[in-house]
Amino acid sequence: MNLICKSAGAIAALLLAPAAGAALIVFEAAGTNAAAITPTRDDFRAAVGGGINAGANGSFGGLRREINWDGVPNGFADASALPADFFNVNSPRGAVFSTPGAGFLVSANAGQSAPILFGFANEFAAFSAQRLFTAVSSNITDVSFFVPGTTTAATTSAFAAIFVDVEVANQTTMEFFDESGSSIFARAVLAGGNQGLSFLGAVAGAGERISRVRLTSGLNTIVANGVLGNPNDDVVVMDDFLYAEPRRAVSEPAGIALAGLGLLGGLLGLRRRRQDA
Ligand SMILES: [Ca+2]
Ligand SMILES: [Ca+2]
Ligand SMILES: [Ca+2]
Repeated sequence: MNLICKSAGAIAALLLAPAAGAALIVFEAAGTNAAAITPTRDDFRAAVGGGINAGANGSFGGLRREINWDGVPNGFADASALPADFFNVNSPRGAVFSTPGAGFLVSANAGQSAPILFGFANEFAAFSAQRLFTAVSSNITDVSFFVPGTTTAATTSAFAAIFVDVEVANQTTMEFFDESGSSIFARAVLAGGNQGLSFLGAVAGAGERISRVRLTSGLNTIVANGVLGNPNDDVVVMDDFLYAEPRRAVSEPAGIALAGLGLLGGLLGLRRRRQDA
């Protein structure tokens, strides 16, 4: 696929990949503090529907969605697990997580019984204060998309994430899969150094639809607060996720797809009327 690179460093990259003709526009930056990645984050926001504010929960009329973890209630944050469907049920934004590990944690705010930053105050720094996100006992988080608040499968056209404490190149990666499960994009996250921040996002440039995102966070894992899976490898956690509005997936058997055209036409008409309003 052709990768068009739009980053603070304006590094252009052209890679050969399995899905011929696919074009993903890449946004990437890394550095020691939030200022190092904020301009690239803002460029990504502009590319998927600008403005400071993401859409409200539920269906959000084409506005992008962001998850910064900071609004997660204490009862769903460290030391309690974050339900995998929290951001489609409790706070319906159309994203459901899965991992081969033991679940997910959102880090505690200061003053709670659990330590801040998963007990690694000398390793991690937040981008958006102050909660971070990690899978437990795994370096893999898969993100699947749904029409917000429903079990109807959806796809998106853009996804980005902020990674924390990426110190080793080519171990922390982001990969997109289409509805058939084919990989349509894969890229390593730039290293930001100890307590540093890294931004990586990509926007579909030729109508590609992203059904699932796989985030691989370093080679190490967090087993519990202050406890790593091993003493040597790079541990990485995550802060903000940003993505375009998940829309209903349309890859259905031909008969069903034909039957659904009328409904789709109705929905498009409704959307058009809303835009006119
Ligand atoms: Ca945060
Ligand atoms: Ca570190
Ligand atoms: Ca690290």
